[in-house]
Amino acid sequence: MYTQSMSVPDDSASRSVQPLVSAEPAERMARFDACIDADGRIEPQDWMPEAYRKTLVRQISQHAHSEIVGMLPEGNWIGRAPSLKRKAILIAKVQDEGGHGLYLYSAAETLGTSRDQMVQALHEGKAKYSSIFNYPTLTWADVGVIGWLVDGAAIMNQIPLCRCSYGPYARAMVRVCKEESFHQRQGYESLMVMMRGTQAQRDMVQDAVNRWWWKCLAMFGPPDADSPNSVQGMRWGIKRVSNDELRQQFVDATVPQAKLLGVSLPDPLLKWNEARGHHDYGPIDWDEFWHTVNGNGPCNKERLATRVKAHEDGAWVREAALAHARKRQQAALKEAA
Ligand code: BYC
Repeated sequence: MYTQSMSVPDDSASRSVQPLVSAEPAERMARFDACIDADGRIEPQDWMPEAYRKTLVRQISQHAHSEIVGMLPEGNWIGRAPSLKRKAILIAKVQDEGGHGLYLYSAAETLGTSRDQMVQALHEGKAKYSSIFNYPTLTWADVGVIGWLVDGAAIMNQIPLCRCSYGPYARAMVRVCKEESFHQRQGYESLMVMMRGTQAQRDMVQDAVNRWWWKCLAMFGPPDADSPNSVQGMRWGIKRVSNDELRQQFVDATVPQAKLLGVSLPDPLLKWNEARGHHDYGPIDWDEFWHTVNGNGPCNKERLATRVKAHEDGAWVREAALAHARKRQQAALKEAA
């Protein structure tokens, strides 16, 4: 299984910052470049180029949106969990995802964009969130498979982010990864139990694996050659490992887990390649991925509508919290006077 000790290549030389065409004062730029080259951390009070700030707000806010939209496919199953134990675990997991969204919105706010602005962009369909959450959860086995494969893919992507050059994002990711690790294990364990059950349960698990496998591979993002943000993101130490490398690590880690579980992965071209020391796998349907990313997947409209409704239904909570904060502030001022 995944742990935070997974080794991450650290080739600082390949990340040395390319000179940006910029009107920024050369001295501050040089200090920023030197910090990145030395694998240091940039903190909110430090000067940073606008393009670095913008990239971080884009990535961190998309990540935050993914966490809170990611609550929905599994949340659908809280009322239908097959036992009290499974229900308690699922509630805790979904709640954790909400917490991850909050850490991440807070990290993005340190860059000068408010949570309200980010949430508004999501609700207006202007912000992205992970493609993976636009597919339906048809059976209880989907909940286990999301834990095993979706959280497994997420951990693979997020462990390197614990060493991201932007301090608040890196620190948020340390806690997120610890919790994701528990999510992955609970998913795998619940599938193990189903695989020891009836033939109908085993079929249900296999069907869920068949539906989610390719979506999980696509989740790592487009191939490196078609990833417009990768080169600069890697040079800035925001991304540490490329989309394709992470995808390959995920395939290599998952194949033995599938074997242990007793399920097959739906790819006739999947096989160990001795020369590469990795598994080869078949082609990913990128047209389907972009169709979904661009808002036309099976559940995009439903997910967004549910989020907007939840936000509107929660307006009274925000108003009450603000009124309470104002009251406390007034009381504190009165006491100080
Ligand atoms: N879905 O140049 P690229 C979770 C976009 S939540 C949608 O490679 P970059 C969980 C990409 O944004 C896990 N869009 O971009 C929660 C870019 O568009 P823009 C979420 C995608 O940023 C609940 C364009 O494609 N994890 O684990 O260098 C329950 C070109 O891509 C996707 C994170 O957010 C996608 N899958 O790399 C269970 C991790 N992939 O922005 C689990 C943080 C790519 O230029 N984010 N795009 O319009 C990252 O690591 C990176 O942003 C990505 C993309 C690897 C996702």
